[in-house]
Amino acid sequence: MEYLGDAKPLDLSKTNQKIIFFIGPTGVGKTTTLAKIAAQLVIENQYNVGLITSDTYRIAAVEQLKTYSDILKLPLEIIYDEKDMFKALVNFREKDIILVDTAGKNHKDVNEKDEILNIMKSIKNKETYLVISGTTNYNTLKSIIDHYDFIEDYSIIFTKIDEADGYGNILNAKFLTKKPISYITTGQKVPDDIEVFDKDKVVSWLIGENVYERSS
Ligand SMILES: Nc1nc2c(ncn2[C@@H]2O[C@H](COP(=O)(O)OP(=O)(O)OP(=O)(O)O)[C@@H](O)[C@H]2O)c(=O)[nH]1
Ligand SMILES: [Mg+2]
Repeated sequence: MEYLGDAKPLDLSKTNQKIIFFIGPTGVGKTTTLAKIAAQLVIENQYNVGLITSDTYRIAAVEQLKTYSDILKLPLEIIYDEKDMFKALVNFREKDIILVDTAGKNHKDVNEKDEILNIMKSIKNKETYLVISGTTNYNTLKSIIDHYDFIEDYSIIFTKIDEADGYGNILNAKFLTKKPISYITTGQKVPDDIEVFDKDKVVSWLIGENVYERSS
């Protein structure tokens, strides 16, 4: 429990605007997780939320987030480069929370580093979630963590816990990164299948008292 540490969910104090980046390997659930968090913010109805996507890489990636933005009635800005990012931030200057989706890339692709850094640099009030699938094997986990070492400060979201056969990598990731874990996601349903990371629960899974079970 001590190793796992406390959760670091989104800080919802409205002291200043928050720009939240979702980064990570391909297909781990970045866009879906962003949509879950966006939907929960909309349900709470207290926050002025904007969405940005820099994923202009994969076919239909923009449409995927556009569909969520239409359903949630949240504005979406599509950005291709740093300049667009600034324009989007000017348009979103009144927003409390801006959620930024990025393209999933092969973590062995060295160019990805520059792409992400270009968009993120000079944004001061940013927070980053590194999204990792709970089904990742240990060696891949290590290589993902090494790759994203260039991000100074991030917290981790573990997705697809419902598909995982073990939970040791949650502890491994914490041990390797020393970064806080924010959320776990437990299925494809938006917005229900997301929980704030709960160290007690994960420890009980780890020592085999219990396993993740879908409640519905
Ligand atoms: N079982 C399960 N599936 C999930 C979870 N989160 C996301 N998915 C599914 O994973 C698939 C990929 O999700 P996306 O959100 O598109 O993943 P992504 O990281 O944005 O993918 P790229 O942008 O292509 O890198 C979809 O079928 C999602 O429904 C989860 O917690 N559990
Ligand atoms: Mg995506």
